[in-house]
Amino acid sequence: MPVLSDLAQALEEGDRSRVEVLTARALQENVSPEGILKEGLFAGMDVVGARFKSGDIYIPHVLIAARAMHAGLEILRPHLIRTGAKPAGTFIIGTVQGDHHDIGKNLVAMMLQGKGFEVIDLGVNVSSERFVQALRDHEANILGMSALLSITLPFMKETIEAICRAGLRDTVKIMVGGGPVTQAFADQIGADGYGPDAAAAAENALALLT
Ligand code: B1M
Repeated sequence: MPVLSDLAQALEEGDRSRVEVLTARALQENVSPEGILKEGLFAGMDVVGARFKSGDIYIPHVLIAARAMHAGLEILRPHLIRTGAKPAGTFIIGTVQGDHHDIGKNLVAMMLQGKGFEVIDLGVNVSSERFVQALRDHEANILGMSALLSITLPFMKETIEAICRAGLRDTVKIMVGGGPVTQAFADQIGADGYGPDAAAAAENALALLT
């Protein structure tokens, strides 16, 4: 669809206002929010990631593309969370210590809201102590950690250990996800759930409640 390839191109170029216009236009053309994500925003970000990896572009370009992505997601937000679902539970989410990537985490939060979860978003670079404190402050059903950098994966295990030491492990289910995270890794560190993408994460979160 031309509007989606134009959107992917605009994201790749980091053209924030064009991303906003094209995201809105795709909605007007009745493209589903999921289609806009996959074939528009994600497609553009995939190219950005590949070009960054190959050294063709640098951090500032990626940052500008990320800002454009945030702008597109904000337009999609009401469409992703408007489900009329009944309150499902409380979900604490954050990106682990050392990691500042938040686009995927934000998307997971939106999908969870769409499933009726109350989401408490701790933001990025969240230490194990802050996760533990959040569990003390809120009665949460699930705690979710996101990581995009391989080097920050050990903080997921560290956080689970800190939750165990605090005597809170039996009170909460733990989910993990993000680029380098796999089901095998989730099992290895003793997480209860994993989601390869935001939609699956929200489905799996609901399943964990039953
Ligand atoms: Co960075 N970065 N980055 N980056 N960046 C990656 C992740 C990288 C793969 C790029 C590459 O080399 N190809 C690479 C990591 C390599 C690795 O360790 N395996 C990398 C690197 C190295 C870095 C820096 C170290 C670069 C540097 O400084 N030299 C640096 C680190 C900064 C830090 O965090 N301390 C850095 C910085 C940045 C920016 C700030 C410029 C920017 C982030 C902006 C922001 O998030 N606000 C950025 C970006 C944008 C990327 C890429 C291009 C795109 C990430 C993204 O948003 N994808 C990325 C390359 C890539 O992924 N192709 C890259 C879209 C998003 C929707 O997908 O986040 O995977 P994702 O989320 C998915 C799933 O993973 C899942 O659902 C989401 C939606 O489907 N999911 C969960 C995520 N969390 C979940 C939690 C769950 C369940 C599912 O349960 C709780």
